[in-house]
Amino acid sequence: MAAKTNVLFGKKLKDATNKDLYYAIASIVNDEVHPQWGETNHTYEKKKVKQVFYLSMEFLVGRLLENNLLNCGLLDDANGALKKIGKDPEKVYANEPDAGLGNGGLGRLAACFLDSLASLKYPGHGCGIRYRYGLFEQRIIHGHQIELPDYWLQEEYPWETRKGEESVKIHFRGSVHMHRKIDGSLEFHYKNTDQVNAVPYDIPVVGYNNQVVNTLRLWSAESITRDTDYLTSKSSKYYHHLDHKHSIEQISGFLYPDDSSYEGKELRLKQQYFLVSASIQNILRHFKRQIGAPLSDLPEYIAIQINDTHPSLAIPEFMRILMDDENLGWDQAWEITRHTIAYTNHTTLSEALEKWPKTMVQELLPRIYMIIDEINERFCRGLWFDHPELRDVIPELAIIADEQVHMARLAIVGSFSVNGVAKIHTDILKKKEMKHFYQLFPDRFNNKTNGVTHRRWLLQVNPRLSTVISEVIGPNWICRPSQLISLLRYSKDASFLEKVDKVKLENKRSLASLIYDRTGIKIDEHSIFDVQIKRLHEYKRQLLNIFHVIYLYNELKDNPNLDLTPRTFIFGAKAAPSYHLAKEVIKLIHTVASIVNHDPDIRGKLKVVFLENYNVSLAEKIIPATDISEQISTASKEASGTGNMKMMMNGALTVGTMDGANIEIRDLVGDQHIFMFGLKADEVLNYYEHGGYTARDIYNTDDRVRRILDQLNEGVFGSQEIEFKDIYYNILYHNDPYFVLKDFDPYIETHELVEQAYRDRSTWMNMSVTNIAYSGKFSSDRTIQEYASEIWKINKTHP
Ligand code: 26V
Repeated sequence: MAAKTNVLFGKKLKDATNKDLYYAIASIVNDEVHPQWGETNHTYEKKKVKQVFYLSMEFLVGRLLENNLLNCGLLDDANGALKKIGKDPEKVYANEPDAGLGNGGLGRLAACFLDSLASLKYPGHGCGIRYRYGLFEQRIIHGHQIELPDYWLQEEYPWETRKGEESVKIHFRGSVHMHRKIDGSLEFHYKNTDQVNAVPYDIPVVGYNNQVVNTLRLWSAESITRDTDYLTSKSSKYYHHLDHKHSIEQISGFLYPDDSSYEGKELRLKQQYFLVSASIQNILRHFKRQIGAPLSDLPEYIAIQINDTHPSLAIPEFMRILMDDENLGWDQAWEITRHTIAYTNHTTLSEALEKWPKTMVQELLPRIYMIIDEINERFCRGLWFDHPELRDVIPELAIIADEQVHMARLAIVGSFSVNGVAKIHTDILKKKEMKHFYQLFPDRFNNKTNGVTHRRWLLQVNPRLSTVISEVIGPNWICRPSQLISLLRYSKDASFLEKVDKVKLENKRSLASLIYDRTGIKIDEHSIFDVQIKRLHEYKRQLLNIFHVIYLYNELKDNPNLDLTPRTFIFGAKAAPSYHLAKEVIKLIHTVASIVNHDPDIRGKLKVVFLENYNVSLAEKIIPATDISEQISTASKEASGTGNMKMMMNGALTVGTMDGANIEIRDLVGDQHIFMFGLKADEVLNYYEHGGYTARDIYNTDDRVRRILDQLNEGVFGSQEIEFKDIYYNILYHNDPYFVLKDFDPYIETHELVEQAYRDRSTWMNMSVTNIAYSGKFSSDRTIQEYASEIWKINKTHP
């Protein structure tokens, strides 16, 4: 390290700042990783192994230094060396910007998958966009969310390597010209296109303790014309040049926030095609140079997974290159494309389904539109002739319908695999959302329940717990997470439970001090840490949680002597900038916090904390200290959830609805080790279809509910009377679309059970350890094994 700081900064170790040390250690890691990276690539090339490419608009990787140190076996050395010179490792690692290139679950899943691919020695790589601005930084001012740009690349990012020589050209707009060749086939040429340079920046993905280093390739948009080119033209085109350059760089300018409802913005479509075209061109170049087999064999060497419909233009883009550049006929090109691409669906929320205006696609991507049109024609013709039973529903299945291109339909028709992300989610796809497609292509549909990398989300973020676990069952769980199940033998062992309990208390103490530093709020480390951290969305029902807080507050006001176990409610959530109701909920949480936290009648029994700018590195601090994991979405709405898994792994107990992966958690741990409540998915779907729920009836009959809603409406919780009227109206006049009132009573009752359980330490710790023991199933290693053997058909490499 001394040598590094000297070489990099010309400084003696004792004079190095935390930031200098961050760069020095990153450079040491790179020295270790880069040769292994070259070796891994060489092995893949030499053995011509089948590889998978994971195409995603988002990779929410967070910080990499500590993770890379851990995976290449240098973490203990680095921590030791830093401590020796009187430095706090945490403060050194905190100099890395959090790579926030994702919105939430979908993007973080992609990052976990990369870790598992490399750690299991699978040849699998990520393809994404190098956004200059990640998801916005959240500030709270007077309880309101304010968005600031997240310029994460301001300083040198030590993990990326620019590969200028591997750039590819992307074409937008222009016109398509057909020409008939002597053999009668058609040839296509494009004229007057706008050209953009896609430049790859590679980031190493380091496997755990195994010498494997895969690649995350992020594409950056650059202008083709050099800054000096315009000098040759007669009139000065300086400003035109700058303007043009700016508009091209905008393509990889920023990540779009996941909105409450989907909106077709042209720049977003450009981003999607940019990612897809660059990645597919790159994959084909790899195939021709390194594999060299006939194109018809391509599906034996390459699989492409598309993360939601966002990269679904991969299908027509693959067709375009195979036909226009490689001169294959339609049928052959289709055969190859359809057997290479697999699609993952991440949501059944109809308002989130991607559709693009037909004219927008036609103008921006004329050749791609022609191909989608042809795919659609052939698909609909097949339906008409071969499936007369489906003739009536063709408009619901057609890829182009009501002047729009329906991306999920394109993705299903053009792929060999369609998967959901938890059992119930896949069942809903099969039975409801995609039932006609399931009828047509039953073999394509399959489930792959999500997972999270236990190396980051247990081993790295909770070293204390990891040590205690390894003390009793040995360290093999690190590579075989299913072995955590051996902990069941200790789930009633008083001395082990006591150790786990002590670890939790230490973690809670650390979080309490972080909370104090950031908010000035003092919290009781012995209180129940009741945590809901996730994007703010109506369906995730942060509102139900804050109603519980208001209810408890009212109870304590009525009876200040109430025997209540102290609770700390912790929230972290970003709302999409244009999501009005979500922002109201953030304001409400702050308003409630400001009242509850300062009311002497409460005597510190309740505290409400909202931690601003929730992101990966904050999650890493909160999760190890969580007692209660709030997973309370309206049943049927949360495709899987992955925060539920991270918290379970760290010994938190779930308060949850029968939704997404919560159901699979319950199936494993059993009803006695989890707190489930509320409407079931079929009940919710039934209400949506047939009616029968009236929120006002609950308002009229339940005093607790009426009191809360009236407090919102009458301005008890807010200085201005109108502040929370929209929430009030949404519940009473739009009939509570997410069933907050309907689930209120069972939710309150469940939390009473939580309180009773918490008072009995040995029962609680037994529940906690049981959850940790069963959490091995939710390692993304298991998920990736399933993708590898059931979808991708790829093998592990043996170096
Ligand atoms: C939609 C949009 C639309 C506007 C532009 C930006 C944008 C970005 C993302 C999305 C879709 C988000 C879908 C999503 O994140 N689904 C979540 O996926 C997780 C991983 O499978 C899963 O655990 C969550 O339950 C699911 O909500």
